[in-house]
Order: sequence, then structure tokens, then C-alpha cells
Amino acid sequence: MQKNAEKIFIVHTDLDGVCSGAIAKRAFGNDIKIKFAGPRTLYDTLKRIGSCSLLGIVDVALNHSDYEKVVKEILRLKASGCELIWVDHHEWAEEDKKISQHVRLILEKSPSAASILYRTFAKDDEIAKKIAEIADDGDSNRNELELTLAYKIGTRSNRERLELINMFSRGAFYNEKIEEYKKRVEEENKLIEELAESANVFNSATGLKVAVIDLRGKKLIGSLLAKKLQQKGVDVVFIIYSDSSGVLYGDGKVNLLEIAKKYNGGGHPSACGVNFKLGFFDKLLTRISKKHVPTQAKKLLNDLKTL
Ligand SMILES: [Mn+2]
Repeated sequence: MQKNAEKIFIVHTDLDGVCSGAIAKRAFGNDIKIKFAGPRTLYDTLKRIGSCSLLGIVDVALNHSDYEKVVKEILRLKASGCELIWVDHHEWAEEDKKISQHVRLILEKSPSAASILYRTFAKDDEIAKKIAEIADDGDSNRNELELTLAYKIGTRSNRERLELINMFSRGAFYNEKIEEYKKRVEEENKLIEELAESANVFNSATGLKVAVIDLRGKKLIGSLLAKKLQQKGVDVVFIIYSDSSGVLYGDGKVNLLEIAKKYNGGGHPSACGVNFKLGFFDKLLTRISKKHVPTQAKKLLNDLKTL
């Protein structure tokens, strides 16, 4: 009985997700349970939920290839009496929007998903408004508020994300921990400066400047590095984060989402994630050498050359 009454919010693993979790706590009760997921892990996260009275999904796009699987889990949860709300600001495949038959889908163009949540469910709440402003500032990569980058450092583990959510939801925005994060921002800025200097930049077929950065094994705010490179005149930044994942950042001249979709990715036209499938030799070679570039990453690189 008590388990059935559980209210759960699944939010993205970044600052927008953290802010969404904090606003959800203010709007739907401090006792809601927060889970973290991305488009690729959403299905597995849903599968592990037995039952609930309310399930919110915020700032997590629906992975097109998972549509049927996700709908099946949604129908199962609905049958157990769960009400579902899905709030997002990423670009969805047109046909996937029909999921609104089963959930309350709030899909809007907005700098952040957290600010949609604020406008829809917590409009008169001044603290929720402030949290939404942080999310807008961070997710749009403006990073103009004093602590946005420090908060971004604090979203690297689930434990830290939950700490931030609890803090924001209480209307607190600063403590010693944030001060530590601020110091780390300065350290990382130095590294970003060096990496931006030494980045491998080439021209695409139509003359766009493309930079490729291998960040495997480094902890760094990739969006900051991308911004730094863009300030130096680079149009497209491809960051390899791990052997199986990367991010594309653009300055708006091309729709990178078209490329990202070819690599099991998604997001926004000028900021999107990609995921590489590793073949047998990739698995072997990445184990032997940290520098081995997975086949699909090389393919993506070639796609960027043709831009
Ligand atoms: Mn977002």
C-alpha cells in the first residue's frame, strides 16, 4: 500500500536535471523519490520501478529506437494506478509524440526543462523561479550566473546531484561544498585553456572549422571547452568522452542532430550526444591502448569532414 503511494521523478544527469529534481520536490512534495537517467538508460530505469502513484520524467528525451519498449513499461505502470507526466525540451521524432496518448506530455521549446516544470507546476514559487533561472543559464551554456559552473562540477555523481537537489529545494544555494566546486572550476579553466590551444582543428568540405578533442580519462566541463573553441572561431566541436560516447557542439550553422541520430544519439541541434557501438576489435584495441579511436568515432569524424 505504502509502496504504491510512492511518487517518483526521473531526471537527467546534468544541472538541468538537478534543478528539475529540486523544483519537483517543491511542487510535488519533499518525499518524492529522485532517480537519474539519460535517453539510453531510461528504459532500464522504468523497468526497475515496481509501482508508483506518480511518475515524472523530466529533461530526458525518448530514444526513438526504444519507443515500443518504453510504451510497454508506461502501460504497465499506468495499469498499477500510476499517473505519468513527461516534461522535456529536446527535439523528439514527430511520430514519438503520440506517446501523449498514454502520458501527460509537456514538450516545449525552452532554455531548460526545469523552467518548463517551474512555469507549469510552481509558477508562484519564488525559489522554484530562482532554480529555473540557474537551469536556463546552465543548459543554454551562457553560464553567466556566478555559481552555474560550480554547480555543474557538482553534478558528476548521483550522490552530489542529490545533495544539490536537497539544497536547492530548501532554497539554499551556497555552502562550503559549492566553494570547493568553485575552486575546481578555476583549475579546470586552466586545463581548458591548454586544450583549446592544442586542439586538432581542420576545415570541412564547405570550410567550417571543426575541432576534435579526446577527453577520455579527463574530468572536465566539455561545454566550456566547446565554448572556448567557438570563441576562437571553431564552428563544430566533437568531444570524445569515453570509448563509447561523445558530444557534438555547434555554433548554429549546421544541424548536428542529423549526424548524432546516425550514432544512436540525440539532444539539441547545436548540442547533442552520440553513442558508439564497439565491435570486437574496438573492444580489444581500446583495452590495449587508451588512444585507440573507436571505429564509429572515426566514421563520425569523416561525416564532419563532409559538412
Ligand atoms: Mn536540459
